[in-house]
Amino acid sequence: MAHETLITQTEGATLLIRLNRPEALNALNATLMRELVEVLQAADADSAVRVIVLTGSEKAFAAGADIKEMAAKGFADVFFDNLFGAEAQAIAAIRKPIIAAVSGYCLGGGCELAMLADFILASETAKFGQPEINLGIVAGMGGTQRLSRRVGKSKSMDMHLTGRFMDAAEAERAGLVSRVFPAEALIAETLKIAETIAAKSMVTAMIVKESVARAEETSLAEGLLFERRMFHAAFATADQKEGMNAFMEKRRPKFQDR
Ligand code: DAK
Repeated sequence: MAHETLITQTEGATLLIRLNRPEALNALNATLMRELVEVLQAADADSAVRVIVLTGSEKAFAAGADIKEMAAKGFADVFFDNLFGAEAQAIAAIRKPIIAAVSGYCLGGGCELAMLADFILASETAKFGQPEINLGIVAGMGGTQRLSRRVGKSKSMDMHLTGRFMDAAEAERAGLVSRVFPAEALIAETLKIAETIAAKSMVTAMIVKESVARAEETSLAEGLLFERRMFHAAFATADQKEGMNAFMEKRRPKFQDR
């Protein structure tokens, strides 16, 4: 299906989604958010897709929510529309692994969107920031919560209060980003990582996603209990038997996603 603001491409079992509003540095407008949710939900329901990669252009992953679309709105407009609230919840509810591959600007809602993915890979040119304070607003799609959990209170406060940008090296040191690659290698390396994940048992990968995501949602005690119960539940799968038998028989596992 053709989209106005996205380009999608299938690479084996990976769906690559590219944000595509070059005229606005991929700023997130209502159309883009709607199309993104549609594509993600379709991918979640499509058994041929095992991993999703979300990326932008070399210049920008996304420079934030679309300021031109928001500028004239008042409190009642954004409150009644619940601006991007439903979309953010829908993205957070996607059950398959999502990798954000970030080059260039990754600001405001763009940074929040990247944090809605399961992990972030960055190119050396990536710049992360929550500069909403410069516009007289604050982050609204999870920035104050998720950035604080990822990089700690001190750096999160620094980013939100000064509006400064953080480069890829600092983002990796701080734990926002898992790995950094040269810009020209980012997509190829990301697709290799996606392929590695796609070769795992899908059921186990989805259990991992739910369990790790829990770390941000709950207290440590609740999270540990949830993780332990999911660990126990994994022993109900055929893939656990296959994975452990393959290890003991010194062969590669053949997972059935069951
Ligand atoms: N919105 C709309 N257009 C944007 C844009 C944005 N966020 N960012 C860039 N553009 C447009 C520029 O206006 C320009 O368009 P023309 O003037 O050519 O028509 C074009 O993209 C190229 O940008 P520049 O000419 O500015 O390019 P530079 O390389 O000089 O500068 C820049 C790049 C990224 C430093 C600069 O564009 C910039 O500062 N952009 C704004 C960054 C920003 O403030 N982002 C945060 C936006 S607020 C919520 C959910 C989400 C949010 C809030 C609530 N709820 C669920 C409640 C999120 C809020 C935000 O993200």
